[in-house]
Amino acid sequence: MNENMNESTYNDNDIKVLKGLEAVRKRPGMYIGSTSSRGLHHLVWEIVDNSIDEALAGYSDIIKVFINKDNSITVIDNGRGIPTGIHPKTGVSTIETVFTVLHAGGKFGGGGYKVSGGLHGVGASVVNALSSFLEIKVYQNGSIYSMSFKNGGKDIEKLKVIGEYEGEKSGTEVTFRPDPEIFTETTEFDYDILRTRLRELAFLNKGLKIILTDERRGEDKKVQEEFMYEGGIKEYVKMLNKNKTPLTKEIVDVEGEIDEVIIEVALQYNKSYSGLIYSFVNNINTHEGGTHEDGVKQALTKEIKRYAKDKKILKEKDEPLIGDDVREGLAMIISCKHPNPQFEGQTKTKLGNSEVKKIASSIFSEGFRKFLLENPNEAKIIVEKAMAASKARIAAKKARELTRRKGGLELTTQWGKLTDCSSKDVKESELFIVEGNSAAGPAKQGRDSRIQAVLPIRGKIINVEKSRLDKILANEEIRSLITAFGTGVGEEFDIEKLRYNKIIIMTDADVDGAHIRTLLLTFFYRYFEPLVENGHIYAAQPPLFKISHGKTNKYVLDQEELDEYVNNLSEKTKYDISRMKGLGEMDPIELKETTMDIKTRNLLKIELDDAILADETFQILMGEDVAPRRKFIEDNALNVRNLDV
Ligand code: 1YM
Repeated sequence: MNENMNESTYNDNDIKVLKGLEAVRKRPGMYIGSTSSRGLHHLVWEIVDNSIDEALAGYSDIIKVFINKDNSITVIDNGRGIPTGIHPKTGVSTIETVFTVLHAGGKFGGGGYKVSGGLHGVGASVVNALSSFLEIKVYQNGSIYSMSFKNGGKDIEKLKVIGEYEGEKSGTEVTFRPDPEIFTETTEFDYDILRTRLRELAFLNKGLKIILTDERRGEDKKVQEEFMYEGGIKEYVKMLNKNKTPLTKEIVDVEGEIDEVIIEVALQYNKSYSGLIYSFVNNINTHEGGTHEDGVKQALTKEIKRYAKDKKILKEKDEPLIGDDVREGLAMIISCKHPNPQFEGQTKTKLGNSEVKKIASSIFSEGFRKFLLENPNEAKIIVEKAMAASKARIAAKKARELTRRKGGLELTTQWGKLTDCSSKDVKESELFIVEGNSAAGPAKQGRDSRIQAVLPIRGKIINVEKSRLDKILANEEIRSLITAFGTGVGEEFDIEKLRYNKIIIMTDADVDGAHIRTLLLTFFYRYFEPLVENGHIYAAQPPLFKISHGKTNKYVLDQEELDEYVNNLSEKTKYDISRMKGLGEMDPIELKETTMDIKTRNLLKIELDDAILADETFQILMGEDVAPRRKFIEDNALNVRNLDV
């Protein structure tokens, strides 16, 4: 305990500060979204953001992140170091101010491209409020300064000089341990989550070196990776296409600045039939797009159409190209740096600044037009890809019309294999997609027929990664799925027409089941992304083991639960363990109780918050390249239950 903190030294400012930090502890979700694993990792982003801001301002080029043995985190940069002097407004050191006053982070320095969107940039003080311990070291002008906090900022060890050093360097080092009283679910950091985002930050900030070290497994087994990309987002695109077959050799790379708004775009086409656009504003992923993305997309369509017409590849009689056509097989990164971004949308990840559309469009148009003219071979390949996509789109439309007339895609009396529920209330309705007919029987008997519908599908459905929509629609399982959803697909997709609030994939708890689930998820991800994003997709979790003793049957999800249950049985109890082989083996009552009944089941919501990671996984599992797939399956063989990206 710190002796400076007895009551007589509290002043009005201290009380205000404590109230602020206390507010964060009372409602952590308001500041970091949640106190789940996601919120936990958010703490790291808050601190790293300050280092990134320093790098964007041009003062630093190395950021080191350590996951320490005790699951605390250390972030170090080689910037100017947080100012150590007294802050005129608060009367205490600027460092203390930054770590105790809410929202102090971004407000001090003027100008620059500070990270300030959505949940980001709420500041170091929030991290302090939610940490049981936090220490700051600043290296400045030959002196090492240090101050620390305990108990969510309540106990302060004031700023002091703890040593001297030789040389020119300066920088900031922050170590914090998340408070287990706040993060009750988990305080364990996930290496892959940190890795993915830090690598992304390195791509987005060319030349910046980020080093991640995991110290948790001891000195000789420690894991360390370094991310540094001289090519920036160009190298990001290269990675996105790593498991695909690129169509063009060159990666288009366009950069420009108008009115302090910087736009950078990198793109390359591949042979696949889906497009991928990731856009960012000040390093924040704008999942919902916005004006920067709109501008670039518009320019892409315009320039390809113009080129195709000018070179007479596209004739007057041909159907005009639309946006979807020019985005087939496109891998594109858009990065916008804006001094004053306005974020909109449900998750505050949509850029709203209206002036950016024109800026983005004009910068990209100019650069891309130049690329097409200077690379006629590449240009021809791109135009031909778009024209093939256009033809397929028109064929798919015809296929849809045809199936519609046959009653395949819209509701008629002919239901295919769907056993529907009686409720017409979408909010309570659920659709179980069940693998195989042997499981369909128990599922139909075990369901609550009022609100639960069952759709059996045969084993392995078509791999949608390798086909276009017109071909996919020829597949019976796919058609019955789309019919059941009610939303339509492709240009017709309308989420308002969704017939079930929850779509639940129910497959066996084995590798085959996981494979089918991945096929279905690929399909949903490609063609029904809004369903995933809006939380309509779930995976049922059938039990893996049954423990029988006396007249009791207990079902458990995995080995861990099994061990726990068995350990808690009294020593005299005789018990039997059986491994559940498949859904088809369970009787309807068992299936109902363990997997389907709203009151007792354990559903897994499929989240797509990291679409990039998801796409990579799908790519590896579905793509043409066998080696990465084998490696992925080997790496994850023991972990099939967590395959739901
Ligand atoms: C490991 C975390 O926080 N680095 C960092 C933070 C700051 C500065 C440099 C900095 C900013 C400015 C001037 C400015 C911050 N300073 C402030 C504040 N790394 C980490 N590196 N001098 C140094 O923005 O003008 C907030 S963050 F407000 F004190 F200036």
